[in-house]
Amino acid sequence: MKTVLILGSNIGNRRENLKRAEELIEKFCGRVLKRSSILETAPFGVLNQPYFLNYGLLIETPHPPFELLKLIKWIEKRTGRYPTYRWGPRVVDVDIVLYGKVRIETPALTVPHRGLKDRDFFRKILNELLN
Ligand code: PH2
Ligand code: MG
Ligand code: MG
Repeated sequence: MKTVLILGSNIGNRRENLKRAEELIEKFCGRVLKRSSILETAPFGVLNQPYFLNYGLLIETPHPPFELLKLIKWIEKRTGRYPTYRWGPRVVDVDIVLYGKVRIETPALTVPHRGLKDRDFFRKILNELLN
């Protein structure tokens, strides 16, 4: 299934963190078909934290959505993410933004991602990947 992931980092060496996450995504989640440019974005939600680097990947994944989510959680952990708080700073965040045309609404996973409604940079990244 064609899937859009958006990655973010605002702790430590942001570019290096994102690169390591992408390598693991490519290895375990599926082939990267397209990569957006990297944006520096003001923090959303909790404003008192460092700026993020965000970008997106269009991938082709053989995994069903909740299996993909599990892999992503594992990748976040392996890349050095540790628990903070809702909308708080993070070493690496990987969000499933689109999963084909599938719609999912559960506490653990909402697809299309809610960020598409309220985050300009989500839409900007998505436009780049789908055009
Ligand atoms: N992620 C968050 C909270 N706030 N702000 C920006 N700019 N980019 C993010 O990826 C982001 C955020 C929690 O996932
Ligand atoms: Mg996020
Ligand atoms: Mg997340």
